[in-house]
Amino acid sequence: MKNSGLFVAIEGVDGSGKTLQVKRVATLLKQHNHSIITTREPGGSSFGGQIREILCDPNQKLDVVSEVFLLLADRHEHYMKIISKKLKGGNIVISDRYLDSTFVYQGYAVNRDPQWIRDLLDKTQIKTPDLTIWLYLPIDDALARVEKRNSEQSLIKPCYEQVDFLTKVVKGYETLYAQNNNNSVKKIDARLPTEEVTDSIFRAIIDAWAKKNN
Ligand code: ATM
Repeated sequence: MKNSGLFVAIEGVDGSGKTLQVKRVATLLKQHNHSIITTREPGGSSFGGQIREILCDPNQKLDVVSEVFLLLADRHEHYMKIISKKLKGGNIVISDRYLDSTFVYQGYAVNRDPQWIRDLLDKTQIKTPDLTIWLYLPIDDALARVEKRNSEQSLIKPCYEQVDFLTKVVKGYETLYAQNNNNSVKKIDARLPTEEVTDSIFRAIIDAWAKKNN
């Protein structure tokens, strides 16, 4: 019988090491003969690449509602045309950011209850991941790492005061995942050595895969 795929999202504040860990864990999974696809949001499809450019353009100064419509358009195309197809093919799909980023960045981080985003999602065919990896980083570490790599330009809204904004992002993830009651979110301390973080993500994915396919 063909395996059903596994959909994994990796979430965390800027500087938590998501992008590096997606690459590392994908390599490890391939070495263990898993079919694996990595992707990201915003910008996982060619259409999404254009949306990412708009979202990250500081001259646009978009309102948060416009941002969400663009992000959901990106996600809908991404899910329907890429993610769901790869899952049907039995692959493990790992997305660097997904739905929870919207709840945090366009919800909690701008002082809005993310319920308004959930209401919009009900009208779409966007599905939640089987497993979410939360790379947890306290605010002081996040600020130190962001400062070190001088990543202000990658922020969707560089006009946000960074300390205040990132603090709300960190707290937003904590609030969101405090409500997780079906164990679909695995919290991993991003301050641990890189190899240990990769190993924990790898084991969480293998466990979820085994649960889904056995
Ligand atoms: P990355 O740097 O992780 O690729 O993400 C780009 C920005 O997109 C990120 N930084 N900031 N600020 C978070 C933001 N983002 C949202 O605001 N909402 C979303 O739904 C997603 C997927 C990303």
